[in-house]
Amino acid sequence: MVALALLMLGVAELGSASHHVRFLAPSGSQLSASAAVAALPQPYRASFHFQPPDNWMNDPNGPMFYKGYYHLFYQWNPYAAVWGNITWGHAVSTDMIRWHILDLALLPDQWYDQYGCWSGSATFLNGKPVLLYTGWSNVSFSRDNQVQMQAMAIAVNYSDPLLRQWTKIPQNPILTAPDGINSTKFRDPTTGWLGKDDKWRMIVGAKRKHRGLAILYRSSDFVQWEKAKHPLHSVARTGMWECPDFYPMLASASRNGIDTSVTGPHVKHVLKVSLDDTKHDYYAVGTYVTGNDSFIPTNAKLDAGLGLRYDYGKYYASKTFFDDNKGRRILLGWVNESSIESADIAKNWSSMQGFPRIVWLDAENSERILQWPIDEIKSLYKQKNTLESMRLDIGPVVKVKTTNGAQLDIEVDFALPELKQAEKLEVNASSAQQLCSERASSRSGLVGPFGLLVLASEDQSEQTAVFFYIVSDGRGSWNALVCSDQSRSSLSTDPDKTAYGSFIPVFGNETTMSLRVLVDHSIVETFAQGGKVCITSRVYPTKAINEEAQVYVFNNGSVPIQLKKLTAWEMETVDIGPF
Ligand code: DQQ
Repeated sequence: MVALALLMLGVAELGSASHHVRFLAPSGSQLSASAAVAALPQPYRASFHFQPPDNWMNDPNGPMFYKGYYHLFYQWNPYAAVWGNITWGHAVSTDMIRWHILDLALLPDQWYDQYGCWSGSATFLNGKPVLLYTGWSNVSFSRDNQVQMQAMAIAVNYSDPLLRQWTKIPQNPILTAPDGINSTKFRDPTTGWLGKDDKWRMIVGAKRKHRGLAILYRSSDFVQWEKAKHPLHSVARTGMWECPDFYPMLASASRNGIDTSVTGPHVKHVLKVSLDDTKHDYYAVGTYVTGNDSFIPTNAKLDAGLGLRYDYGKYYASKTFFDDNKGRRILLGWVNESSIESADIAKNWSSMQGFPRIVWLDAENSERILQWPIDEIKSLYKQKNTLESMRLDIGPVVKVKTTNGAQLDIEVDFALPELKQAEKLEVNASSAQQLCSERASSRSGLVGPFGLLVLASEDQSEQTAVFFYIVSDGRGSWNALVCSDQSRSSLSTDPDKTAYGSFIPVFGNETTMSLRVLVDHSIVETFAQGGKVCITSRVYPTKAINEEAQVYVFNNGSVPIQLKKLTAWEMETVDIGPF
């Protein structure tokens, strides 16, 4: 605690030192929808997902709650709709939905971050947040050929709830790549956690040969860091680990979140890694052995990078934070475009953040987490459209009446169908995606495909199908393929139209198969079976845009499906502008 107190004194001193970041003068284009964006027809911009006013965005950085405001930092290129010139954009909100854009928090202006201020995290030191991030320095600007280095920034004025100005500490860089690690593969410091010995820990993503590594560091003052002898964890053949995240969850499977430093027998830990090779976020649930600072996955087959993914569509470089305002853990993730680069340049923006999700341990299966959109979404609900109980026979689709089918929060429950006739088919993690494209919504099956067509044109020549297809392993067990099929999402041939998918075991005593789907113009976020499997798709309809977008329920299987209830809430449009 003495060390901490000294550090906070240090933070205060640093905060008043004349070491200020050179902020770009805020221009209209940086604070509100730029003239260039506003001048174009924009059928694909989101109405309730976070997007900066224009240009390129990628990873969410250091989300946190401070003095009444949620803060979201994000990797942002102020100059173009493609990756480059990476700064930390900064937005604040009281509900994680109605965001306001502030001046840039960090921008490249030091030798160690001359080429970009890359991803990092926020940590509270005695109630005051500090930022750790990766500085990227082209070799010609760097010292000792160091390319990626870890650096720290502190707020200039902690009494400002908006934390509008940040300053980089003079001790930077606080970490350079250790021996044996290529300095181009050393990045993305996590939120720190405090051990019982009063020392901080944090991990940095790296790789050695093809082994992904979470290199562990310890510090008494958060500025001077010492590398631990062993990484917190590593997994062979998973490649570079970007944006690691390490956090505790209540083993009781309560929805309540806990602070990142909490340890003990009542807690399980999650290690998430973003695999640079495949651009997917994998996580493993396990035990944090505090004695030697190591992580042991509960199931070695589901180790980090090998087993479960947060999302089986487009979702990367995600990060959680403990929201002590509401006592929950929140997950944010970067949702890239599926369009071609020239289309991004033409529309003058690229990417959005996934809708904030709360995450907690699954009571039925403690190797898995559940994810669900934050409840604040309800503040956007306008008109409610429903379908009451009905039997769906193979063939005709049923229309859900909507005013604007391009911005909806849909929840639908189907009764668990008769499983006896299910197709006999082995499903595993590597075959699910392929099977989703082979058992596409348009083909007839046995138990399914059944589900929703969203962002569909009246003639259904454009449609994004979100559906279940239930299969049997022939030994008395069943699985539901969960698919988000983009193959018919647009008449344009340019975008990537992969059919994404995963699967969920189905038990004969279950009564309901449920889907929750957030539809927002060009993003379709699916939460199946209460958040056991999530799939995010990006789609670019040419006809099914705005009020022309329709929603249908369908069953293309020979076994009848009972729809129990469907609710489709029409959503307000959020105006993301300057504070
Ligand atoms: N994006 C950042 C890196 C990180 C990558 C650069 C992940 O720090 O490894 O923009 O998307």
